[in-house]
Amino acid sequence: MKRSARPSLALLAVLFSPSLGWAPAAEPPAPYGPAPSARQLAWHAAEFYGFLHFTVNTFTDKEWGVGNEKETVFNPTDFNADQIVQTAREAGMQRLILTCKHHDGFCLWPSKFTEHSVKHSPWKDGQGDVVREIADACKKHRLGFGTYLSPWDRNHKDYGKPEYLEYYRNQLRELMTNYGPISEVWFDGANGGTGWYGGAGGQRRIDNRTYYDWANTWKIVYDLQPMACMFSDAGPEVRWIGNEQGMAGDPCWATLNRNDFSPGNADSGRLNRGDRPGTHWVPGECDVSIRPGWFYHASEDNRVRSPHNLVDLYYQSVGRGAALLLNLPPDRRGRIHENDVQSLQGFRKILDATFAQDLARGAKATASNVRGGDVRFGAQQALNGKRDTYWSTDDNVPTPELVLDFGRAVTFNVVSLREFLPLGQRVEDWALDRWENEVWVEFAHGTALGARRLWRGGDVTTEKVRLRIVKAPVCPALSELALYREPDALRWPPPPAAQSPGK
Ligand code: FUL
Repeated sequence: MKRSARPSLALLAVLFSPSLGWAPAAEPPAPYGPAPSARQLAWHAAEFYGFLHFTVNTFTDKEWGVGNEKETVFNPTDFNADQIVQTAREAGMQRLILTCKHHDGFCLWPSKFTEHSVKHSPWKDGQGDVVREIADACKKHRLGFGTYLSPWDRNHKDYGKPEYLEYYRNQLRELMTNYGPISEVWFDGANGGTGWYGGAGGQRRIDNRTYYDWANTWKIVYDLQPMACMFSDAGPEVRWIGNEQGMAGDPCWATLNRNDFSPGNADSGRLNRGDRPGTHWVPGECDVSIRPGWFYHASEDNRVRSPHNLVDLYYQSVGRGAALLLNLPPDRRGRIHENDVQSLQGFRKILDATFAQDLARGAKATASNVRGGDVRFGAQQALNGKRDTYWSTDDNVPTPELVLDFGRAVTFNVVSLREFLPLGQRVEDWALDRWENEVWVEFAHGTALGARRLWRGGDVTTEKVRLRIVKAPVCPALSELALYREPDALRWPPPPAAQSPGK
């Protein structure tokens, strides 16, 4: 029998069925507002990383050195970069930022531009380089490496004069050139005051908006380190969160009108929450220490944050779309103290147990709208654990819903939501409902989503969950809706009463 050259309507319907992925391709949504650069996207992927405060202060038992400390006081007895970096890696940190120079001016590397450095320390007979050892250990353990180079220098004779800016930039160039790829450059906001200043002493005041000529100082990093993000009160890539308690605002928008600020000169409330709308993408970083001080003090050995306290910090920072920068101060041996290691292990155990299984995987997902009917933007794209796929809707559907049907009762107490960041921060209001006694009951509600929004509450037991995008100026692009259960045995304080049908 002669076969027809024209495909039947039924065949066409199958070929172009969205479920086979052969539907006419829909265009991705246009980005909305400021969106992250490549270096910022790499930074977002890190989420949790560490700070190392280590210098003469570790040996003088101070938080801020005056600048007249003798180089000989810096003398770790058992410096072990591998132990430090491995501790960080096992805690789940993705990067480490080292105080290469703190306010006291002592340099942990043998800088060509000063004698006030490890080269006059008895440690390794003046041949040591802490920056090199930490950078190399980071490379070995596959962690990013970042630098803290304090703009304020209480040792330098020229601090406050134009000559110091040249010195500062020379040092920045040294660090950006000699230690491989740098993932973050930290510009502290503490600027000017009393110091040793080459023996002159007294006060040095500077205008923190103009003295460092930031545009040209930042340019050194842009020219030399293509993937480094710069941190300060004004970004340009990453902003201070406005406190040192590790707490992002709620909401915490990734955007900021950063031209209003300069390092050391910003409104901490606005840094905490971000600006919406904002002119630039400048997400928040929550810096906080595992101990009361930034530097090691033996008197604080029993004041290390508990694993549960660290977990709470994680939810208040990473869980609000910011990053957690947790400080681990090496002790006088040059190691992370046993008490800190123990706390970090407890913290990791809780997070690993919580995020071991995504209960949304395998659920039947139905969206009220899928962009162009194209599976590439289908509901499943938010449930596959991949950050580079997303569920999206037609441009004229900014407030859709997504329903997960588990086909059985499921219990969770943590929800993770993420937007697809290359398209900007889009959602302005969202809600989650559980299915209870044949009706939807709201159990969570918020505004900003962004890089990540973690909701953590009492147990929710239900057969269905609904995500509602309540307000958005454009269609959403959601790359994650995941459900987890933090085990009761690991929760502190004990979990609140369960929210389950009939209660
Ligand atoms: C502050 C500094 O003054 C502290 O000593 C510490 O380095 C902290 C991370 O930043 O501004």
